[in-house]
Amino acid sequence: FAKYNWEDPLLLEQQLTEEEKMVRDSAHAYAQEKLLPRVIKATRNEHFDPEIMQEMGQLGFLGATIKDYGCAGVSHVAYGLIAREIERIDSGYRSAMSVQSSLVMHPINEFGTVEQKAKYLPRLATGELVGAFGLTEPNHGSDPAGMETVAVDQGSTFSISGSKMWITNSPIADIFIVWAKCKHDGKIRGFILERGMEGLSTPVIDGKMALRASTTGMILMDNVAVPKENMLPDAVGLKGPFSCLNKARFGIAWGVMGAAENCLGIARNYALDRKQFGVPLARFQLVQAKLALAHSEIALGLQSCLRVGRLIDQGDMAVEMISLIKRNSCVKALDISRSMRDVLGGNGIADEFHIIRHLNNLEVTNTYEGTADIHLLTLGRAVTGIPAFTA
Ligand code: TGC
Ligand code: FAD
Repeated sequence: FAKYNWEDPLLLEQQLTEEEKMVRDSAHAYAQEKLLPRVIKATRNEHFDPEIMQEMGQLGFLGATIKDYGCAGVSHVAYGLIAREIERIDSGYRSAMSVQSSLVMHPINEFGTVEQKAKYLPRLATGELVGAFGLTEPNHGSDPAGMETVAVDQGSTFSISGSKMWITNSPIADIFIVWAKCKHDGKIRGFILERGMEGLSTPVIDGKMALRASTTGMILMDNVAVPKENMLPDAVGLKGPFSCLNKARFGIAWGVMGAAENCLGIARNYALDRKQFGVPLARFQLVQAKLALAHSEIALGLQSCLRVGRLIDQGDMAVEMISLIKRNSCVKALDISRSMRDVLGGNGIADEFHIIRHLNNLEVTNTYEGTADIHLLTLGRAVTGIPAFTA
């Protein structure tokens, strides 16, 4: 038999290409050297350092799966590996990378004109421009179909009015992919708004007890005149924003496994070091059970992410697969962070031990990009053929 390696129980390493390992190693080194030293202070001060976008850009982590415009053009598995390494430090840093890559660069690349791609993608790839994605509204979160943001055709411009809520990066963003319902045909379309347009403001949402190293805000639009050439021509209906979400949810499924692995590593070391009743905590069966369960779920979760990544790259992905892994990874990572925090006892609530910050962050990952229950209902619809989203 082969020797069991608890840190790579199902030999994930063997299933990666040389290029994927190189990308992973570069993301790991960056995250450990540049992000880890910043994260406690950033969380205490509720601060996101915008330079991080340029650092990630220099390393090719932004829009990494896009094949042109200065992007790296790597596999979806490599994108997942980047997310995992960054979220090993903090979900907020991975959020910034996900939004830029999957929710801003992807829709421009997929649904934009040649001119839009040339104008925005190279500068988004370097992190010179920061983007945000506005779908959620104060009255419409899980049900974006009901959105109230409206775009009125005025000839050479669309006049856009409405508000978007809980928007990652909005207070620091230069451009905004905003989804609005067109008054003339009732269809949802995407528009590229730029900071400085009259009637556009982006107030910060203060007081978050989670994802504090990420900046979150609103996008308020009062008759913003958006040139017609800023409409994404090839996205009509909810399919547009939802296809962006497929990409971002895939990254989250990988990313939260990184956060869970970090919690497991910290709890294991702690349990081996700390003694109670004259023996290390790791000697107690109840503590071992927590560590072994976390280890099992991470191993299985990563394999499912890898499988879906390969299916995306070979063109065989179904959208329900994304719901399956997004929900599974997020629910499991949240449970793992809770039980790993337990292992640290009182120290488990101190930020210097990191786990409580992951735990709080993982409450958000379980909620954004479709709550765990919404993904369960998506799978329920797939199993039964009956949508159960409304009463
Ligand atoms: P439904 O009737 O099911 O679908 C409407 C149209 O969309 C198509 N579609 C998809 N297309 C691509 N990918 C998917 N995953 C798709 N899901 C649906 C569908 O085929 C249909 O197309 P067509 O041509 O027939 O019109 O839509 P519904 O209104 O019944 O809603 C279903 C439901 C509840 C699952 C959906 O609304 C949903 O997913 N709700 C959750 C909302 C959500 O995820 N919001 C995320 C906001 S962005 C965010 O959170 C960013 S966080 C960023 C960070 O910091 O990392
Ligand atoms: P609601 O939809 O009101 O849901 C509340 C509860 O009701 C949940 O438990 C939900 O599961 C449940 N529920 C709702 N409908 C049903 C149903 N049919 N059946 C059973 N249960 C149901 N959005 C963006 O557009 N862009 C961003 O960049 C972005 N970043 C975010 C960053 C943070 C920090 C946070 C917290 C959110 C962010 N979001 C963003 C918004 C996020 O996508 C929404 O919060 C999420 O989709 C849930 O919507 P909601 O908060 O309105 O909750």
